[in-house]
Amino acid sequence: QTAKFLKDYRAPEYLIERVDLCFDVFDGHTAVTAVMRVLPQTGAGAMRLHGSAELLGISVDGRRLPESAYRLANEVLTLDGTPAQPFELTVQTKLYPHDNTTLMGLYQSGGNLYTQCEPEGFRKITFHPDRPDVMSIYTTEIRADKARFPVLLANGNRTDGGDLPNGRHFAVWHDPFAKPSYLFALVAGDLSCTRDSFRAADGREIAIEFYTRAADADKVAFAVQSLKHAMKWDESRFGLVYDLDIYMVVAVGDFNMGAMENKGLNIFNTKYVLADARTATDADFDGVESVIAHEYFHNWTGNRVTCRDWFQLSLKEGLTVFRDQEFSADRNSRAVRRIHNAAFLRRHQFPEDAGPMAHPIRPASYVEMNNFYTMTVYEKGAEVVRMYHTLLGEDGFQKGMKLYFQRHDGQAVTCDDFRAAMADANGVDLSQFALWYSQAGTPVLDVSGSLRDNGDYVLRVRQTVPPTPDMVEKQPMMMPLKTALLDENGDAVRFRLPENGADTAETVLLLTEAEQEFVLQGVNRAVTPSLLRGFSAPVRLNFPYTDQQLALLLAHDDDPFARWEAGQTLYRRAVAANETALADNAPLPDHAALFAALEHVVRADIDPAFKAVLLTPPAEEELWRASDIDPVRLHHAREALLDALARHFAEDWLPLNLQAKTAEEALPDCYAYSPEAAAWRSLRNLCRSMMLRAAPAEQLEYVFEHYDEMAQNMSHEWGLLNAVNHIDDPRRDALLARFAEKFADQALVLDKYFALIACSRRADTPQCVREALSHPAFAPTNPNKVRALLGTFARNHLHLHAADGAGYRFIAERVRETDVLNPQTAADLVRAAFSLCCRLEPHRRALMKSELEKLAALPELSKDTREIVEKILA
Ligand code: HT7
Ligand code: ZN
Repeated sequence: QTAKFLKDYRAPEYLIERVDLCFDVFDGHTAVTAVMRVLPQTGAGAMRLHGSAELLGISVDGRRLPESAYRLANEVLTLDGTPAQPFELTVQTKLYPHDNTTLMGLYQSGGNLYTQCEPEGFRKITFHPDRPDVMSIYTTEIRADKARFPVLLANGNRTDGGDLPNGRHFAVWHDPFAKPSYLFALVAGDLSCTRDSFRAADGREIAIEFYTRAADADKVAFAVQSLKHAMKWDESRFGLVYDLDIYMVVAVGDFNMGAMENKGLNIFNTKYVLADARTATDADFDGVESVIAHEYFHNWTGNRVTCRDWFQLSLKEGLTVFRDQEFSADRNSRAVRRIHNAAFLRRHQFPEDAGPMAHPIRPASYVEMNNFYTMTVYEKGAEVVRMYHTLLGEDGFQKGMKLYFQRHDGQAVTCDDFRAAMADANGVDLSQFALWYSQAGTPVLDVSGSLRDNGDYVLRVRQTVPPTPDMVEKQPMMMPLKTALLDENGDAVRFRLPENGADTAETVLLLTEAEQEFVLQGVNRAVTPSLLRGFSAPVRLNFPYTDQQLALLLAHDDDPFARWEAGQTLYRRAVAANETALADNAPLPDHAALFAALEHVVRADIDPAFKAVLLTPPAEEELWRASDIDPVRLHHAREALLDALARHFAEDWLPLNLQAKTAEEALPDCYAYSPEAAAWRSLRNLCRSMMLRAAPAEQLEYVFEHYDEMAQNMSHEWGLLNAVNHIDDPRRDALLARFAEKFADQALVLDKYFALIACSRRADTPQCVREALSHPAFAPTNPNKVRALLGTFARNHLHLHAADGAGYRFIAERVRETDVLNPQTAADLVRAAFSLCCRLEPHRRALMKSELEKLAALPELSKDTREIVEKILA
């Protein structure tokens, strides 16, 4: 496999000023003509273009080239003897979108045509440099049968259209902004359009158009409103105004990821557009709002200023995730959002940073770029951007953004350009901060504290960045450590900072060295430090807290993250104690300290969503140790803790549930989505699952009898079904079957049905998942279905890690089948199921390795899947 390296980057030898595309859509194929105005750069060698489409012909300045004038090998077309002066290159290709199951390039879904070009899909359409630093003005003409394809869309503004002979018609779209090929998009089909508009800050009326299947048109209203909120927010918080006259969003059921920010023509997975209270949970609404916002924010951070090369992906993704997180924080409870962000990162990105796929947010090399749309690039990338914000403050950060756009609007740039804008706008030296872009691995902070005789409190911080497969020796990084102190009553203690004598209750300590000492003056009493407030850096932090100190923080810390984290540490200790007891065949501990600390939480008068997260222990993935993991034992240890928690507070769940129900029902339009209603429902669903654990037989009977009146919307249904899903009882099967029947015509709800089957702890789950493969609604070509059934099973650690290796064999078989259809989805499945290999205990490691070796031995394995398999095996 040939890797590409960041160090090998060279500026393009040929720029392309204009691309004029014509798509002629026919029944069995689509013919594409690309006319490109090429600008050779000084000293350019032979022109090399990427392409994998069927090539029909090439012309230079209108003269067709004989086959001897070019060579095509390994999907690279080399043209000899092209002019040294600007010239016009015409390329004709023929595409077969109905055969394209990769969902990259031009493909067919439900009879309509869609494109996906990021990162390297444009080369499946025509021959082109297909790299993000070649930016051009695009004009696109589409011709198709008018009855079958009444809607013809591409980027930019529609400039022409009309009828053609033989029942055909055409449309011409022109995008006045230069863009890289990955932002090109086209849609042709029979779609229903929902229209709205937005009055921009500069007074222009922007047309908004959402395209869906006609049957889904009643589910786009929330997404349209979300877009308008995002447009307004970007104007008020970032001063960024939309630039075209129209913004279009198209929803498609077959899609590899969440959505795509193509200029003026976003294409979305239906999952992130369609939502109504009957079919979507509160979490789904939330997902729609943030993904709609994310893609919209890309218009500036990604499209107007784009990436020089794919190694810089986090330049646009980390920054845009940070922006969408801030949008969601401004629209919802900031505290709970931050906790969700931190928990998500720890559950999904920390394991990536501790495994075979570890890479810095700017990878140094890749084989298949599709494999680098990772938790690290996106989520850790967003945390890196957030650290600029924490270090510079909102004003300083906004100054940096302003300078970034002033310097780079219309350009393809690097992460260093972003860092330079932040540093220069604020007159600070951020050169050490560059290490966040080149060093992988989650830094560990070992902190200790002591009170000196003179009343100063000293914090000692030791920073280590663990070795990763790509790099062993690491340097200390620059990062903010937000800190406060609590006294024995949990009240904030003020202190002085030695550098300027300022009196404060909170400070941001700047870490730059492997070992540092920070003196907080005038403390004069015993304190408990509140550290890493707001999750100020994406690190693991150890401090030798006593259980009492953690209970104090959990009860009183005024920083919601630090308060939550104290509880999480207590939970971690409790699960570890359970694990030891299970390993020793000893009785389980009683967790008295934890439960005593949680009494305050159960009774506290706080935001219900905050209460729900405080009452939730870390996910299994957050609890994995560095090596020798027995995922099944850990699963049982965590489940035993949840059972004990459910029993300990058995008297409390019902009143808490009733309080939440009453509060929810007092809200206007209470079963519709709103942040307030969602917060109450999250507490309700937690109570419901605890009640089911504490008294399964009685509760199952109750749910079974009253399901219809209890299930007023999808969040209720989801909460109820998740709670009963693990019970081995025919009534659970009946509830699931009724659910599938009720929503038989709703593809997105059937994904939930498949996920329920696959995440169950019931012994028959492996068998049920296998049977679900032949369910009429399951389609191996549909990534949503594969993710719902197989992706969920790959995260069901109880069953995936079955001691006889059956779970591994099952997933390996599915990977083989999926890989021939959609390599990207297959590679994701391998990553989800097998990344833990080298950290497993020896028996399971050997079983998993043997499945990976069998996959590696397949000569026909895709580049995508092979890269992941080989990295895990390395
Ligand atoms: N920029 C997009 C990333 C992307 C993608 C989207 C759909 C299908 C395949 C894709 N490959 C890469 C999504 C985003 O981050 O906004
Ligand atoms: Zn993005």
